[in-house]
Amino acid sequence: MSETQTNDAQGLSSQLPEGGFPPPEALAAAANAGPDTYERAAADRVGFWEDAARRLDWDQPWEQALDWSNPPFAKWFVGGKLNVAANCVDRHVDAGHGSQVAYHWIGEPGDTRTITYAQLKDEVCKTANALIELGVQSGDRVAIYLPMIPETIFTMLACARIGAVHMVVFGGFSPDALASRITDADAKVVVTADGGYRRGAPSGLKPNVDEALTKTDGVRSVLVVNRTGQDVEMTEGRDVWWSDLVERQSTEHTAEAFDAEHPLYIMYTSGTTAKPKGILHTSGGYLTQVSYTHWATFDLKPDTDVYWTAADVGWVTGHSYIVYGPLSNRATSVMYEGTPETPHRGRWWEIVQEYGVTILYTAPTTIRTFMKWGDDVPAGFDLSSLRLLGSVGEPINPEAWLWYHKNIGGGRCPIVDTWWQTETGGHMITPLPGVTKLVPGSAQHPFPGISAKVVDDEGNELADDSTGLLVLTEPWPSMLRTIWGDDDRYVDTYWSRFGKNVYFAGDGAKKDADGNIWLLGRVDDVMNVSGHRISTTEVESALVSHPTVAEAAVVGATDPTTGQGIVAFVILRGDAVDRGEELVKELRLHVRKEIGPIASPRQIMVVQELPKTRSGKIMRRLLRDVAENRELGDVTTLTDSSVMELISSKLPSSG
Ligand code: 6R9
Repeated sequence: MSETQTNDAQGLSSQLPEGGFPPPEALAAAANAGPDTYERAAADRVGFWEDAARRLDWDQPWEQALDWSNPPFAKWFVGGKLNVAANCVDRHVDAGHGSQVAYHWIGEPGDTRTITYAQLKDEVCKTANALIELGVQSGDRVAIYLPMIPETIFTMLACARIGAVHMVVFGGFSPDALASRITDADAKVVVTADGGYRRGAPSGLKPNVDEALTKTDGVRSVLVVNRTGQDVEMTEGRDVWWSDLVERQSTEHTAEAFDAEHPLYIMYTSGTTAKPKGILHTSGGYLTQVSYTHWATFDLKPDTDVYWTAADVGWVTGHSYIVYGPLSNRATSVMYEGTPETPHRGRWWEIVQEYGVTILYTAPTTIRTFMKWGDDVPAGFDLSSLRLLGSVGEPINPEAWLWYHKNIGGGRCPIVDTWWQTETGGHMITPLPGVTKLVPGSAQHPFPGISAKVVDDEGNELADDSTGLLVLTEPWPSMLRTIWGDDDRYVDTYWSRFGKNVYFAGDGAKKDADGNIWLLGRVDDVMNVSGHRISTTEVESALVSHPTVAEAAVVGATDPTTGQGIVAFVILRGDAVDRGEELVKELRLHVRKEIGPIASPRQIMVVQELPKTRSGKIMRRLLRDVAENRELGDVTTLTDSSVMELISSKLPSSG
């Protein structure tokens, strides 16, 4: 996929202005971050981040900006104290901006809520008081399993306000996935809703929580937001309605200052093993970087912009760029509950038109879906308010970039292609809209104050115009601090391949002759489906947990819409009968139930054997070749190369 991308860009080069699309003059003249930003950061990297930290309100200043004496365990702004929620809400109200809109929230069925900063403060304080009444204390973990509704944000900020650690689980995940995360984080309280709206129908959330709680102990309270009005069961003594508990709370709550390294949240992400990793983020450094990057990358002007990250809050993008970044910068944001095609395929563009959205941030998979639906859909709306576009989640192929630029951005809006990860907390490689000449398909340059390099297998930095692995060679403020409860895994996964000072990102990368960085996708066995990271092992474990399946191998095959599609190869147990389509359907449903709909394989093939190395490792690379209809790569390490012929012969010719 990666090679094609670079080639495509060259093929499309006739459409591109020499050296890339220059920043619009007016934007460059008034940009939050100009060329001097790179110079300042290069001259004094840590000092640059200290300046960024000074954009926040600190109750106690730090004594040391960075303690990297025990790598890879970083401490930023040592000795400093602040309250993250007060920085996102109270300080704007105190500065006289209480009546500014924080969120224009739009429900899928068409209901709306406008929430000002003053109202947000009241709601967050009420929610904080409610959590305290439920016995939540500083350091306790609170699981959040909610749809895209304002209460999700109230709860996250309420946790931050009282020093509790939130752990948001994407509403699309199954009861099993929820249970294992609750167990791993040892959450005491779950905040959920009766249901949420997706694709025009209410879906149940509370029943999933009930089922999850039969599989994990330790949760003593479940707080249930009234969203859809569905009938749900309430367990006496454990479950309480939001309307009963939160609504009667006081709007007064005094925010306490917490240490800069106080844990803020855990977000689970797939690794190479079946057990998801609980990525831990802390307070001062995290907020410093998400706030600064949001302001600089998106050129956010709080008095005039209407900002929209069209992503789920249950993804790190939602945490950093729907909640913490925008609020810390006093942005007015749009938040939309539902899917882009409900009730019609122009829904997003209708929202842009109605609210005068100026900045839109979304994922390539969605852009490719819009491309599939046709140019005439966005053409039916007035999108002239837009001035800047963003992309995140996977490499954006130049065709999609150019489509986005032309059909959504009217040819006038810069696109910032932002590379980062759950682990990095905030943007790491991205153009700056007032500075960078844009090259479609490349995330281009490390953000000021970030040190990213492309290295070979031994860790030697590569010259321009070569392909290798992406590494980060200096600590950064919003870096993950550890994997929850597993320091060893933290060191092993990220900081052992090239030593304890070098972060291994797990992405392949190429630096072109002009020094632009092109991201080439995961080099480990993590798939990226519609911007969601799913490990092959996780899906394999789910398949193998079905009574008919003996062995399974899963690969991510290039998919024109979702980035990658999940293709599974399964070997049936000896006593199982191959019931054809019926069995495939059953297996798909099984994976849905075990992990969630997002992990349901696009294709499942029943095979006799799987290609393995002599050490017993499945050669997914070869299966990927098969799944993508390519000629097979090197088969010399296979125990039995005839296996591949057998597998290929099973494939429908369409692939
Ligand atoms: C924010 C987010 C991280 C992985 C990352 C990479 C891919 C994200 C990208 C990109 C190319 C971009 N990725 N942004 N690849 N260009 N602009 O997506 O976090 O869910 O943890 O995924 O996503 O492979 O390693 P997360």
